[in-house]
Amino acid sequence: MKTRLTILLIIMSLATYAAKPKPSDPKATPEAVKLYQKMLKLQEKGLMFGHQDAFAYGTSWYATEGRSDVKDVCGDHPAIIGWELGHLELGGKYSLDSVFFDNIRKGIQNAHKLGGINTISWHFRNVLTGGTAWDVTSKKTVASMLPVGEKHQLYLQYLDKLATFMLSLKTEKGTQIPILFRPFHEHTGSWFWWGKNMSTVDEYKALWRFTVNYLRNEKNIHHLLYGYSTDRFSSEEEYLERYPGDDLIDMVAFDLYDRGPEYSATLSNCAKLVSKIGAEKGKIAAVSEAGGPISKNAEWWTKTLLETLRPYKLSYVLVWRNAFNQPPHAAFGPYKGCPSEQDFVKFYNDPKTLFLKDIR
Ligand code: BMA
Repeated sequence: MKTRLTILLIIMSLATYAAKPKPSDPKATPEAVKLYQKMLKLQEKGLMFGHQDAFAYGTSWYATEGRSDVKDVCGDHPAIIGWELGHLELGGKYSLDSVFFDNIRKGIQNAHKLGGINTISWHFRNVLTGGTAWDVTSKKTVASMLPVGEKHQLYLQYLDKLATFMLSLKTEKGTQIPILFRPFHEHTGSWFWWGKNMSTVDEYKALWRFTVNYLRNEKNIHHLLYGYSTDRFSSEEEYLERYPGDDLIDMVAFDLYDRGPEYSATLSNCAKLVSKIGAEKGKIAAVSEAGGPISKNAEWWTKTLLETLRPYKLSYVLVWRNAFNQPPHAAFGPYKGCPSEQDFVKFYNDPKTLFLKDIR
């Protein structure tokens, strides 16, 4: 009797396990699986708030543990913490935004320990020309990085550095910290060397496939969830034109900055489409980057961002960095004394938005 009961319980828990959504990597670590399921579940509950480099620096401080501009304003940290790895490929000690890679690692460990979710972007150098991520002088960069291309070996060196860093992201117990990795973003625009006009659809997709397979199969990296983030788009077809495949991607997302009066309408349309695509594919859907004129529009958080996104089921919206020691208009997140400070507190208090304390 007891044995039968045990068998029944095992079957039931296996059935529950099998029924839960799984990330695209069949070998995903238990922590990556857990993060994926947690994000999908939270997506039903509310919209997480994210901020780029939240723990690294703010408008008026740099590398101060426990601080974030967001916390200064509303008393809680963002739920999603963004990090940037540009220049890691060059082998230096700090990123293109002057953050030490050791501090990025520590910040990621800290965010994870606090119950937050870490996402990483990578504005890496143009592998063919040696220029920046914004060097769009050649249409051959992507092709040159593929296995038969002239810069393939150099790209492998870049990926090896990336892999070493990703593998160094561990908890005190030595478990890999799950990360939402979002390379080759905003590719529906053409301001990065991986942008639309710089490669063919097939080359772009092949770059994704090669990269993910290399990290998974050659580097044995299984703690990453992969995000596909376009810039603005107007239809499902346009969104999915360069989508590399359900077996590689865990999150469908887009980046969109407020640069004029048409913002709400465009944001609404992109949010609607991406949440539909996410629901159909059973994947996370998000606004992976946003930002608005928060130093001029004192109600941007509630009237523009929140009211536009409220109708949709999206995992998160992440606003870009508050560059240290720059003029106020350069900050995309709130900070103590900014004109939209009170409005951000309203945004924080709205039941739709989720911050760190809400997701632990
Ligand atoms: C851009 C700007 C740059 C920065 C880059 C990578 O949008 O914020 O200053 O170097 O992102 O983080």
